Amino acid sequence: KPPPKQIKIAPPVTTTGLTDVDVRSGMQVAALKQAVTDHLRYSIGHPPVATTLHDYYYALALAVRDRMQHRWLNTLQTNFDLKRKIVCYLSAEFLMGPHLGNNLLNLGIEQEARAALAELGQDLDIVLECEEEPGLGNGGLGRLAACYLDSLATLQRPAVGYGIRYEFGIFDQEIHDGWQAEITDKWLRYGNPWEIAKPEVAHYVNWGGHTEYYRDEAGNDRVRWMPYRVVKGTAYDTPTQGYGVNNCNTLRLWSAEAVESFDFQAFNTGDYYQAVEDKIISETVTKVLYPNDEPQIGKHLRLGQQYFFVSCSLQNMLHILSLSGVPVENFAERYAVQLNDTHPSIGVVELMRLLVDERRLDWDKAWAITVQTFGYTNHTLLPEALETWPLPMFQALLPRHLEIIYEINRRFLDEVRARFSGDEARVARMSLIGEEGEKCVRMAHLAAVGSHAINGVAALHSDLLKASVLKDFYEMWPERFSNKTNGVTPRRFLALANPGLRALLNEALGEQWPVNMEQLHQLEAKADDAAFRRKWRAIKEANKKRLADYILAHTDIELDPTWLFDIQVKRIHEYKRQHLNVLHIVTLYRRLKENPGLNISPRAFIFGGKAAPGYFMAKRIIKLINGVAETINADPDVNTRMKVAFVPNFNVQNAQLIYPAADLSEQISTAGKEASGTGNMKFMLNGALTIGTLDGANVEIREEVGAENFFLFGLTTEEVEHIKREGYHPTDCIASNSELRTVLELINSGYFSRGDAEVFRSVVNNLTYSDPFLVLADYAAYVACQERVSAAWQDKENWTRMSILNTARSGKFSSDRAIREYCDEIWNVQPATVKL
Ligand code: AZC
Repeated sequence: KPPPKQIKIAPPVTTTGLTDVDVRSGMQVAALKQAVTDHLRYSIGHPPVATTLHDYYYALALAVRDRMQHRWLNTLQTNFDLKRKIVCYLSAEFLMGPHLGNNLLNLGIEQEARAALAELGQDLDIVLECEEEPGLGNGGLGRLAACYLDSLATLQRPAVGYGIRYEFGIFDQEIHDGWQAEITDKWLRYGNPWEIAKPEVAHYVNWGGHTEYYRDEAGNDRVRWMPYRVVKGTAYDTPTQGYGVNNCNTLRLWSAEAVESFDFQAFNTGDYYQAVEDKIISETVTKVLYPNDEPQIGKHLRLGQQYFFVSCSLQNMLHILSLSGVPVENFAERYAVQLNDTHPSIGVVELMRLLVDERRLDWDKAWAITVQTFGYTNHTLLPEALETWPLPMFQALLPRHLEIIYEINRRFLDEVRARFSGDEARVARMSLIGEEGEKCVRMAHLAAVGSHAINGVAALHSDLLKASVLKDFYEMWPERFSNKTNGVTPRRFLALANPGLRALLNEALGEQWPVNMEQLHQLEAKADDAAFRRKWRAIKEANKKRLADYILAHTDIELDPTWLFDIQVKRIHEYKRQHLNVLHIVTLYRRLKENPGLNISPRAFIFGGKAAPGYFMAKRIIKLINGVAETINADPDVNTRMKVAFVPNFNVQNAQLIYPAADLSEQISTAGKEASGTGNMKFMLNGALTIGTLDGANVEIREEVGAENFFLFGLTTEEVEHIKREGYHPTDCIASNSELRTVLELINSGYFSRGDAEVFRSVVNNLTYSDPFLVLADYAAYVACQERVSAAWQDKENWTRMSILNTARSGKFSSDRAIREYCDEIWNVQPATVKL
């Protein structure tokens, strides 16, 4: 395997000195100040008396966008001139997080912006808080897409992220009486300074109707799709600036509108309401993000969203290709299209339709192009998350696509039969059409058949993929499979989120580490330096103070920054086992009540995360955390040594305060269930130690940091499978562990719910009689491991040492490493240097 390609690193962008180019493009304080003033006057237009803080945010955002614009246009021109292959990352979600701070960082002009605002009497930190983040994603999958865009631009790879411009993103979470309440995310309410509407970039997308066969001029049989409805997609572009380079790529999100906002025909015939209704139906397509992360939701509209954005994106690629004068036969040489999970996998069929029906390529040629073009990343093994669409629904929305799927399937199953003759069971298992129960289209199979590369997102996950859900496909095409362990961007999640640590790293290593995370290894030597450790601790404590202030402001819970901050933030899901964490908290609480002299390390247990609005058990778990918090925080017998807080509305913005403040990272999913995790990496980067199972990327985190610097507990994947095979009886765990029994009884008694013994019955019963994620089976090991954590915390110097080693050895988990692997091994996309 060749060594990873060396990237060209632009002249170091320091926050103190500007380059010539910077001066020419107005990066100095005076130029920025003038730009902000001009935007306040000419773009926003409020008289001084009515100028708000938000106006300053907006004006600065526009000034920063102007400075990216130059780079963005040069990037587009360079890519066009060099005729380089482009990565098209298709994703139903991009969880970008607030743009302003990140763009200032990537442009290297934070200091200048701060000074410019100061001269205008404003504080940059306060102005930054005005930004309403675009929550166009649920969790890990959407945030991964955003990290990958950051790395693609930073590594100078031509790339476009294609997705959906949801009018309402992920709901805002409020906590009312301990319960989650969902508030509509009106993120576009006050405008969006980062996007550039491109009404002239529009494509038309068909729905429903039927197909007709006809013979073309050359005598070939062809198919025409006669749709029931046509929806128009228009592009909204958000420039994504690389760090320390001029490259600025595009996030292109599609918004749906009616073809004619007014149907004149209907209007003239007097059917005014029909005309307006059509407009409303068309615009529904991109109204709202479905707030489910793992389980798939079999809704007509969701399939409509997927097809809509994929069709717009592929039509857009074909259009740009023909503008460049490149023949359609060369599509796969110019585009590498990655499917972020199966959500965009209808793209396989849509590209076939566009090539065969519209561009009149013959089937075999079109199929070769399609397979060469697509790569498929799988993000989950959970059976309930694997997408399938009932045939009648699919047929009603995409009649032509169903015909194409049947043809792909016919040819594919012939191949299977040729390879494994007589094995009809295999043929049935691999078919694109599921026939057990209600007939359906299997989207993971479609993605696998239509892609030349298939990958999982952590070593363990990729192995399990080959051994379970895609086993037959692995046996058919082993060469298509690889692993691409996830990564996260150290720019947002270290440099931006943790300015204290950034300064220390700059001092110790110079300023190149954000683009060369392997340099962090040099910190290992410093782990034994007591003075360095003191600095390290001071930074962590300041970060904890910052988070404590935030939590106090948002929950009224006061936390002591000298305590151990034990944090679990992620979507609420039974497989992630927030309730296992709660069982430990209640155990500790009881121990303290029974034995007031017990020597424990004082701890703040911090949670955050949203539950899918329809997920009954997840919503109860939130209520349970808040109930336990209320009781414990109010109990003077224990609240000088333990407290519990649930941070409402976990999102990218507050994540940037949370990760840097963690001492302990909770990564406690049932082994085999978490595909990778990326929160685990963000904690590690910021010097948290992990308590975790051998699941997802935890395995590799432990490998990198060393077993002695990781708190491991719990059943392995094989053990989990073994227990499940043998028949798991959670009641046995309770019978053999009186402490566990007491803990469950206490929760069941109404002790944490003001005497209401009903609220948590379903949670306790579920654990007692079913426990699908083996919470009780791992309980004893988890509690014992937490005792080791507690003991380790007492040795401050050694804890700090381990913390430093965690950061020092986190380089592998940079999204730059991941993106280099995708570029070299799947996409074959080279860097293109952009000059100004
Ligand atoms: C998540 C996986 O659960 C998580 O383990 C992984 O780190 C992340 O993708 C990125 O690969 N999956 C999802 O978020 N899935 C959906 C549908 O949201």
